[in-house]
Amino acid sequence: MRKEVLTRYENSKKVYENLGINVEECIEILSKVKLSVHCWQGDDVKGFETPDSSLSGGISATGNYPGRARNGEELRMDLEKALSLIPGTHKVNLHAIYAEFDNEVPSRDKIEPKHFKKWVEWAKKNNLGLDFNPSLFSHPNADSGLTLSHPCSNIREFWINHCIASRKIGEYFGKELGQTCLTNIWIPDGYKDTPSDRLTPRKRLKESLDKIYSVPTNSLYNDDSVESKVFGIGVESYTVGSHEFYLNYSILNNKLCLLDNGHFHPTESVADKISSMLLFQDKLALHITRPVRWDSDHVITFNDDVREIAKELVRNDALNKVYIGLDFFDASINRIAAWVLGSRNTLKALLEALLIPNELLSKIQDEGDFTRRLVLLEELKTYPLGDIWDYFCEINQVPCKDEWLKEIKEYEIKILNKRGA
Ligand code: RNT
Ligand code: ZN
Repeated sequence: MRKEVLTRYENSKKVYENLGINVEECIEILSKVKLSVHCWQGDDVKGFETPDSSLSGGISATGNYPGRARNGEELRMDLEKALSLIPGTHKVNLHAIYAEFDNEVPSRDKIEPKHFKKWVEWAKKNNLGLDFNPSLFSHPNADSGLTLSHPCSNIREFWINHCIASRKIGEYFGKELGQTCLTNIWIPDGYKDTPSDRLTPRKRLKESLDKIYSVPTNSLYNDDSVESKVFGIGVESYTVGSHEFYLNYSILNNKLCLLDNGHFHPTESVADKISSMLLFQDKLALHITRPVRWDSDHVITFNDDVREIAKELVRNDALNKVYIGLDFFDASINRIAAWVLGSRNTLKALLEALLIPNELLSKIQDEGDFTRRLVLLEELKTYPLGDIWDYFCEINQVPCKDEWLKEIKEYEIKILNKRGA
């Protein structure tokens, strides 16, 4: 522990203690938080199926920063570098397109746990959990823009089987790693123009999901979630799997509802939804991201949206009820730096939320003292969070402040710049 960091911590700790905050307890709580760090930031959501696969489904990774990971070895190596600079012990979130095959690539409805053996071995070695996602995009059977809601039953069947196979893989992850895997279904289905029938595709989606979930998985090992969306590129007018659709589906079928904060209208607050969701459901899943004008999946910054989500998770005592997934893919900057920055910002927002006198603020609100509520919330914004954060980094043996970027720059020169396109 550097003396300078410790001195700043001790002084700042007193500032929070004056508000009745137990700083050590906050640090302990934060140490137990597991983020689900998405693997797809490392390779622009390309996966390993074909070397020239292009991303479809109304999502897009823009930029051509050198050093994209091109195979499992590179991606795992990059993830290890990123994770070594993020305080805490976390999970890694995989997509079906990151399966690894010996010879021939089986079709997506035929993927099996054995195709993820290398990931599991790696996770064990690095003390990581794994989460999973079927990939219902970047595939000829998704070219029409429809998957589980497709009018053709053969195509639906293909994707249903892919999702069932994926849930088995999730179950395998949970069993092997001793921590429940979240298997999340997101589909791109929708229409560019105003539909002439909104109901039938949703009926088909509901039937497809019912078939997928009719196959049981052990809830100790696998949790299931469904992710809604408002629109995508090329799918501007109608999304089959809307929030209302999945909110109702998840409640009635005992699944988790996944909220991605890029998947709502720009002034809609995901933070505001959390308390309502958790009054009626035991668990919740999140994709934290940064939409800029659309669901652009920019790297998470320490912005108001993320800070408010963090506050709601802490205030509602929800840290044990939530899967905190990250979901961004920026190809215009160093991809490892993107992971580290987005993850550290999420943790930092949680630390800020933990260091708020929530009971006091709740009491002030009930007393109707809105002046004091506003003043205290505003003053808290410039409390010395950075000193507590630096101490947290130091006890977790990761660099403080922007010192971590040096390491990434070295890695870029030594490793990333030597990779081809
Ligand atoms: C797309 C969804 C989805 C994907 C990933 C790759 O809008 O957010 O979660 O980003 O599954
Ligand atoms: Zn998402």
